[in-house]
Amino acid sequence: MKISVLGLGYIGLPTSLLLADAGNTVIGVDINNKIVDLLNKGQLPFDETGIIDLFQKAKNNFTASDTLETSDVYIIAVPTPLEKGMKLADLNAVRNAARSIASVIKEKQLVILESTVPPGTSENLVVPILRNNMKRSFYYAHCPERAIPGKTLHEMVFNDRIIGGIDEESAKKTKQLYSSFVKGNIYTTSTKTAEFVKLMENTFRDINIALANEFSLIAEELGIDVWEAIEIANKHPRVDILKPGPGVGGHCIAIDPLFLAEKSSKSRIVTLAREINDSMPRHVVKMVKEMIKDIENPTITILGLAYKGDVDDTRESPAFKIKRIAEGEGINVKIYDPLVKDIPDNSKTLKDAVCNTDCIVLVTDHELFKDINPMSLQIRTKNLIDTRNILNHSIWRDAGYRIKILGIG
Ligand code: SAJ
Repeated sequence: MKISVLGLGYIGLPTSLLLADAGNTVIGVDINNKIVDLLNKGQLPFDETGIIDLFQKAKNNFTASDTLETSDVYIIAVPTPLEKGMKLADLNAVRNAARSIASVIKEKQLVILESTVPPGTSENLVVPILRNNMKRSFYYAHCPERAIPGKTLHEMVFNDRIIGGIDEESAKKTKQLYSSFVKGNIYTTSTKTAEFVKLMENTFRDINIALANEFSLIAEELGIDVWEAIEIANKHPRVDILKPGPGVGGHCIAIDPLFLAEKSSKSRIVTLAREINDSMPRHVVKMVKEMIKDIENPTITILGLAYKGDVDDTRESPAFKIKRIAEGEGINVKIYDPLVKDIPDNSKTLKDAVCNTDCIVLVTDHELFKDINPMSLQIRTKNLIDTRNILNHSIWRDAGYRIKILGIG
């Protein structure tokens, strides 16, 4: 099989390499020449658990290119962000990918959309572009990616997959292809249902986190430790509350629920959960202001820029919202994340990051932050806000820090 994968990002590249490793000839196509050149030189554009080894194994069956050629299969794995300033899906990359496939596709070839899209996008946008006013027959399916950054390769192999075909034959062909590397179950359905299922999954998680965040705000008001309360509540066999925190980041959970909201006037809890999670950075800044209210011209240090622990991905990270809101309140902000590259102002060392600071604000739950020895820090004022409740607070207290933990009243 000759397979072209359009988009060599966090999903497209691992998918390409898994398909190449399974014996297919894979051409990864990307409009970004830097990524194409890097890959053809044998280098990876980002890190992900296990990807270096997989790249070595799959290299002989994989090439990167900036031009799409006729292939047996086309997989679209391009980003679907929000339109600037609007709570609507920006489908330009999907539209462009579909147009370029339409210019090379031949009878009986298969097109698969992996990108997350609002329900109806396959039927109303992608398939009509592929038909391109012609009566040509091709196969088409939506197979939404469901892997979590940090464990992408493992989840791509072992998670169950959903395949929404425009007809049974399309679903069957797509299932055959994915069976070459997927060890989980593969379920087939319609394209619109597959699109909906993917959004439901991320929305379920967003709402659960919003509930945890609302519980944390209530707990702060009532003088309760929400972390202890959630732990006890979760002992119930049918309760599984997620963790509160500084807000929801990443390219999925913070965005996908809005793809549901844009398509239906019936979504209420979906939109409210987004609002609650989006309000958390402001709440963190409120905690900061309370902590440093007696300090003139204060400076704070945000620990962690990645949207979640142990990844280098900063997309939609609450850290940047906290920074912007705090700066708007006249607070100087330093930032530090040793996992994240290419961010201007990211302090080189922890020592530089905390120098002349009046409050450390832990935003990302990186494992390596747990090893910080507070005794070794040269800081101006010993204040700590832990928005993830991951630090060993007794050693920070012993080192003379005033501490505030999100969710503890
Ligand atoms: N978060 C909390 N509390 C929690 C869990 C997460 O505040 O208890 C925050 C994280 O810190 C992060 C955000 O939520 O900022 C999202 O993190 P995540 O680990 O929940 O999810 P993602 O965005 O990395 O990956 C999700 C996954 N979806 C689900 O678990 C339903 C993944 O399976 C999807 O493939 C991915 O979105 C996607 O691409 O849609």
